[in-house]
Amino acid sequence: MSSKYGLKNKKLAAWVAGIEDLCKPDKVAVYNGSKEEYDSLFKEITASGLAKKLDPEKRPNSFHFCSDPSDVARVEDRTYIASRSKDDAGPTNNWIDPEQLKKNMLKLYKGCMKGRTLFVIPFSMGPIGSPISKIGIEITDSPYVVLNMHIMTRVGTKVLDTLGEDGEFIPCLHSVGKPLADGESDNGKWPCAPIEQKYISHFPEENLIWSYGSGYGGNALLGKKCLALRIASAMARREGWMAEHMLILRLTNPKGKKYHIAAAFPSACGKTNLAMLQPTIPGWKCECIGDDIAWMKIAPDGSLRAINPEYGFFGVAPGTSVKSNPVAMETIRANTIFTNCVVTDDNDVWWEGMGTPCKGGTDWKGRKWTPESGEKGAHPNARFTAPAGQCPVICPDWEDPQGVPIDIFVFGGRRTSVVPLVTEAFDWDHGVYLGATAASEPTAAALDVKSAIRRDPFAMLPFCGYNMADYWQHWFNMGDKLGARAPKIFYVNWFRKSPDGKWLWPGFGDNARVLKWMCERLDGVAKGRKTPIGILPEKNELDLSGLKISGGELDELMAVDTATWKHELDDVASFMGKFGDRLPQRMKVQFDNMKKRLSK
Ligand code: TSX
Ligand code: MN
Repeated sequence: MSSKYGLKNKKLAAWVAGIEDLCKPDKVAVYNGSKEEYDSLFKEITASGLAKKLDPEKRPNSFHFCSDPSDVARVEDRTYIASRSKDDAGPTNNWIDPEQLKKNMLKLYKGCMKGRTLFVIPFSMGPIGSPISKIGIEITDSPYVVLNMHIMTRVGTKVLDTLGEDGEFIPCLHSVGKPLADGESDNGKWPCAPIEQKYISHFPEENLIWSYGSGYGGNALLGKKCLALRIASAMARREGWMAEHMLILRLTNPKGKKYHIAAAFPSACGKTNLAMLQPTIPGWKCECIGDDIAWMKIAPDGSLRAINPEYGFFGVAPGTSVKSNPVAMETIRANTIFTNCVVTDDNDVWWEGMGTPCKGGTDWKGRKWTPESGEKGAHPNARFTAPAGQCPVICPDWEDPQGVPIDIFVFGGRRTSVVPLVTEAFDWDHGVYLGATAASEPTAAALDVKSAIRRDPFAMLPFCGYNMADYWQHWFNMGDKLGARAPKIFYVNWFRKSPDGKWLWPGFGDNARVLKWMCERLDGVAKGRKTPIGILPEKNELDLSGLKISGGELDELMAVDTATWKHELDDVASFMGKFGDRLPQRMKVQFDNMKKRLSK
């Protein structure tokens, strides 16, 4: 028969009982994932004042939350990788001794759910039953987390059924870290703990996540960055697969041939916009499979198969407009949770860069706001949470348990100079070098001074659950296993500017022209030309039909200046130097080859 709370899985029942005893919630509720439960939880928290229901005429079945002003983004300096050896976390992660960390956190967890409900959320990352999927269980005292997890992952009873009595899951413990006194309530205020009590902790050696003190996004929706990237990346290395910070899309050419692309970009490069790209070139079609995370395994036929482990989009709202991403605007038309936006006087949401004017409303801090207020109305990291199935260009195979076969990897960064629009790697190892050296310029530099560029290898700097140098070695190893079936690797930069400060490339839907060249390289139709940094499109190989772009501008966009690239290598050398002996020999070879080619 079933245990207390009807939990048939033995390990799960024991874990829940232990956490209940530790955290002392008033109630325990197992989330079954039904629409009834989702709706009734929303009813409860709108009544409490935590969430606001938006006008159902304008934004059906949608809600808005204001977070605490101190709890608005991921907290990287409070994010820990707790492996036994510090070297296994590596120089780019915050390391802490796992025993010490558990001691510290157990003190905080003790009685932390007083006055609250402990929710048990069974969730699947990836289609239920896919050979690539993993099951997690999040325990949380935050209804905001429950409701967001309902959209972002596959949740509920069906997951428990798949888990069975003895199935394996990844335990994810979360508390907002604000126990209530007898009779106390939040009064509609977002509960969280002060920064020095916040911990986002990962124990990669035992597939365990402990998060405390923050209710926001990546700190609290533990299936996403914590499980699907940090813990999964460590599992993937041990088990021989890949967990990557990548969008997945399907491109179909006018003849109906399909290409699958996985692409990694640092923040502020428009990853979600690319995931939902609508090509401007006639006959080409683009469909979205995922906008943030790709899990990939080598199938028995030798192809690299990718799934999107998520079930929704947790996107940055500011800057999202009908112009930048009409598909996203349609995706968030209904059934969406918004966080830290402006709630307009007529009860819809608004944010900076939405492309429509706003007369006034309530800002993300809950104050009366008008465009004349002189401050931003929405927080720059304001978010929407929307079901992926609502995306008008979602790929019909986005839930295929076997995944889609990846043909192309794309890396990129945001650089106003130096880096050309597109470069193809000479081979897999060179592609790994391109991914490892990916970099962006900070977007809003306070001064006009050229600020240093930031390296974000594979866009994984904050998300790799182990030593980044070992991660690079894992990429080299995967290339060996894939052999001739290895995807081709490219590097793109949509953000190059002319010396007088104008964008050289129109970007957005026109990026399909660049993807088209990649496909033509795969098919051997485009020849390309060799440069010291990689293969670039030969003159006339980029489809520029219908674009107003001069020959001079195209030259600037594609220029490879040997002197500046040599200078760039100094920065790469100092970055790679951080990894000491752990730096793979094959990375050193790539660096030396690059140097030699630039000196010829
Ligand atoms: O998302 C972007 N992409 C990728 C789209 C698939 N953005 C938005 C900024 C990142 C959040 C871009 N911004 C892109 C881009 O390709 N390119 C640019 C730069 C740019 C901005 C405006 C114009 C051209 C280039 N043109 C006009 O505004 C008319
Ligand atoms: Mn991301």
